[in-house]
Amino acid sequence: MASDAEEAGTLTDGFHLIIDALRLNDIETIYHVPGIPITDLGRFMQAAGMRVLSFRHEQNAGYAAAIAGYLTQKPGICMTVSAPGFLNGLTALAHATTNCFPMILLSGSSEREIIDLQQGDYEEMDQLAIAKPLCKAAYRILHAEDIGIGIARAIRAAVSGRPGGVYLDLPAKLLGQVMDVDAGAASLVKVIDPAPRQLPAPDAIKRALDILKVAERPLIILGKGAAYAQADDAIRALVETSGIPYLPMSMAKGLLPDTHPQSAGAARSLVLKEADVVVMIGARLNWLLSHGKGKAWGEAPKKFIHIDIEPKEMDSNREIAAPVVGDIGSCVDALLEGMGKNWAMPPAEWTGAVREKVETNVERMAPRLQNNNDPMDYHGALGALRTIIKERPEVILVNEGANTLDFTRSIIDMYQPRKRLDVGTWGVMGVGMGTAIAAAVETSMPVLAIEGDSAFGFSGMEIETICRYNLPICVVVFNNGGIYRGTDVNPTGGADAATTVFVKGARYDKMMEAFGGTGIQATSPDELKEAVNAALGSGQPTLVNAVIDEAAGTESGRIGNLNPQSVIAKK
Ligand code: ADP
Ligand code: TPW
Ligand code: MG
Repeated sequence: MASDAEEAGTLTDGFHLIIDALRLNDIETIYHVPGIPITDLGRFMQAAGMRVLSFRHEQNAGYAAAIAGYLTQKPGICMTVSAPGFLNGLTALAHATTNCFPMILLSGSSEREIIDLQQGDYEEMDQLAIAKPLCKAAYRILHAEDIGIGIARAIRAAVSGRPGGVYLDLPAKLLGQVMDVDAGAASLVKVIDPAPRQLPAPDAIKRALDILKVAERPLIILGKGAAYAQADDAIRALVETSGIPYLPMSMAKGLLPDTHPQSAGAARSLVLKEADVVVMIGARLNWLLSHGKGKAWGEAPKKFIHIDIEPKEMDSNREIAAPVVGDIGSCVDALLEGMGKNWAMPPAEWTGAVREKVETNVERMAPRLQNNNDPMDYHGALGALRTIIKERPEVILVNEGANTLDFTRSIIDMYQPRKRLDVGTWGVMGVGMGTAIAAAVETSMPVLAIEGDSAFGFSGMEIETICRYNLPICVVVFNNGGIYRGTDVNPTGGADAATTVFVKGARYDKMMEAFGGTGIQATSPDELKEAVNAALGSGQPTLVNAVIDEAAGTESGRIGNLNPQSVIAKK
């Protein structure tokens, strides 16, 4: 499909310069919702052979772009219409930034002259100003000849250093601007080495190793930055050469298989409390790690070695005894080199105690995972799904909810890197379907999305998108009829349902059938297993309505302590 300018032969235009600039930088996939002024841009992109996936809501397209960035180390691209579409995409842009995922939100916008005089243009909004505080960088391109540079800047800002979200404002007028085709081609920029390696300083490595050498109870914590870095072999070598027990954060599960003998996943409380030296690799000491202090971290004095590409992350919550600033691959390589061949294993007393705790906890959990209760509880249902992931370790697991999230994270072992995608740093509900779609699109792997019924509701309409593109996604809705539980009642006894409960006996599986996918209801772990195995085997879009005992969950999953208690309600 050619625009008027292209047909003229010697001219190109903003539409095609954007396309050419993206493709020059190997960006071929766009997560999108069409409309003024970018409808034709989407069409031209598809006509040019790019993969343009149209969503039902920009937030989901945005979450797809964010996770595409995480999976590929290239910025995931979300493209939206002005004002409302832009705002819908903005949550995902902020989410990408918070999670250190590279993403670019390309948004059409209305005319600068009218916006700045606030004269009421169609979908008028000063988008650049609004995006700025919510992303890593925000740029606007006003002239066609700047498209090459503008896109290059956006790409480099998204992926270099600590990755994050970038906003790129595309005023409607830009798209139709024309320029000479040769001058246009010459104006494009191929970004060389967009995320340059950042080598750690040798003295920083020495400082870290000096501390580690004398540790009696060392611990490694792997975060999703470590998974993002794709330094899988080096990280495995570091863990194994050092002999140190490691704890994977949620999305770092599978970087080494959860069944690895050094995994301390099932002894989390013990290792956090007792460790004397903690090596953080691509993880932040934020709320997910209780800020590195308080009861969870016990009384024992600790020293922290922190590997991160962002120098400002050091000392964010606690003193860091050995900051190691650089990209994870380079830092881990340097540590390994410094350790040499004769690195002494940590005291067996420590590694033995951790191992013993892991084994006891795993054994204690085992019988609960085998229950065949009908309706199911979380353990029974997840026991079945756990076996499926063990048998199909290549499957990408997407996960959101409260109990559904916490139990899945602790029960389902992961075996390969970057196979567990979830709510991330914000614990945001709504990432599910966008994440599942991008995971399938970017990797061509089958996807299993384990969703709380509330969580699913935030992006549920995208099952039409899943069916439309015929993606190999199996969605399992853990249907307990509500948020945390389905048993709450309206305290006034009035007719309105309690704030946390949904329609009883809802059939989410019927939604999938509406779009031509397979919908199945499962009330026992055996039925669930059969349905999910069939779905993953066929690669067909499937939704399993998994009926969970509405009384089985707990408030806020396992982070209920973050809810303030009302003094008045307690009286
Ligand atoms: P988790 O939630 O799993 O604990 P976080 O999102 O809190 O992980 O932390 C990820 C960290 O990884 C961020 O501080 C980020 O700067 C860092 N990071 C991301 N990519 C790299 C990389 N290639 N090299 C070094 N650090 C990285
Ligand atoms: C964007 C608050 C946290 S968890 C949750 C909500 C609404 C839903 C939990 O119910 P679900 O899981 O999914 O049915 P389960 O198994 O416990 O019943 N809005 C956003 N993000 C968050 N985190 C919330 C609200 C919340
Ligand atoms: Mg629920």
